[in-house]
Amino acid sequence: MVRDFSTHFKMEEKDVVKYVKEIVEFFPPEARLRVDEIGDGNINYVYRIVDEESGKSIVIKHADVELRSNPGRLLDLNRNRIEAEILDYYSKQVPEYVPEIYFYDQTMYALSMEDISDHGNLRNELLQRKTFPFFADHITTFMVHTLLPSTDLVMDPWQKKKNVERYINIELCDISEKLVFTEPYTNHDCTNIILDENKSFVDKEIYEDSELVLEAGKLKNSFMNNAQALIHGDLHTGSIFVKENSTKVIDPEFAFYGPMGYDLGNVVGNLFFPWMNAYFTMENGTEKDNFLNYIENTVKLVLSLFCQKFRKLYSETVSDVMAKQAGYLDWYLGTVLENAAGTAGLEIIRRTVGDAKVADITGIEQRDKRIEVERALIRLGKRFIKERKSINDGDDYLKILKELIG
Ligand code: SR1
Ligand code: MG
Repeated sequence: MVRDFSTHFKMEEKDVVKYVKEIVEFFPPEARLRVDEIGDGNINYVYRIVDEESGKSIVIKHADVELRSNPGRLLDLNRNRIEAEILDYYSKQVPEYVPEIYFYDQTMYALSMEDISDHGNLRNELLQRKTFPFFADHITTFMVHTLLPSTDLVMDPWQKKKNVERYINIELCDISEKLVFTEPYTNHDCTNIILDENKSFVDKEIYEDSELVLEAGKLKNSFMNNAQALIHGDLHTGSIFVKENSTKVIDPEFAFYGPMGYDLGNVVGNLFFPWMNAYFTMENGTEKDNFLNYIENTVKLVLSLFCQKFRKLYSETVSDVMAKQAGYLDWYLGTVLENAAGTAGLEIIRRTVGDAKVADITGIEQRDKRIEVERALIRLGKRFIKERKSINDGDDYLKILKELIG
């Protein structure tokens, strides 16, 4: 069947070749192109197309009505529109931290963008024990300059409310509400995946810990009802690409107006996965010490630079008269930090017991080590959730870590 891209269908590689020539007009008709499907997420298809003769390349992120990891489960295509608009917002706020968007096609639900394959996926890079000295600086600029300007402390409250409506993201929020905030604590829909050896540990430490379940429920309420800022909504290390002196954020399809601590907490929480992986699987010695120190220092820097940049931008841009009252900034930032600590704990627990796992855990081949890592992560996540009110800086996170391990 000849397809002309006038109605949506799920493109295969041969369609993508035709698409980038005829619709995106990125390559001439005679170009001989190589296509690779490079997506490793659960939801969409990502194609990298290269003209080996000219060296030109492009990436197409394409959404289908069916979930990639679970064909048969339908998911609103509108997520691709939200992603395109959020990347456009990011490109205005922090152009150096996102891939350039070339073209958005709301018929094919395809986003054409800069090929950033000279960068590596941060999760994979950290698992290879590589370190990125500028990452904390970059990611905190990214967060502060995308989050704070989207609040009604800075922007016109009427426009902000229109944005809240525009970025309602029902189906993707529903995924997070279940996978992050509900399933790990109840196994309500029986989606948790737990090693047999850890089942009774999870029963006791999670499902039967009524205080923990209550606190996770409070954080869920905040996620669902605190339309504070336009958040990325899935800012884990798999959504961040890095090279030595450059950081790029991708995949904002979970974006909506939610609590900004959710983004900060995802960044911080995900740093504890490579820490645990290294702590339990690396041979003792300088290489291990250096790597653990790098992660610990990055946790501290992310927290301190976030606060420093937040305070500066707040004093320069906040226009709401009530928010200028002495004490307001301290109170406001305090609530963000509390929410971030809770989110870090939730992320750590859900990636350990839930069904959207991370390679930092699943890649541990020695079963006894994986069992230990999972237990350590659950203990850590619980403390971040329960003690979130008193976790204000990197040292507070690391103090808890060191009380539990080492
Ligand atoms: C069905 S989606 C599973 C997970 O992948 C995404 O990146 C989000 O983190 C989501 O929770
Ligand atoms: Mg993603």
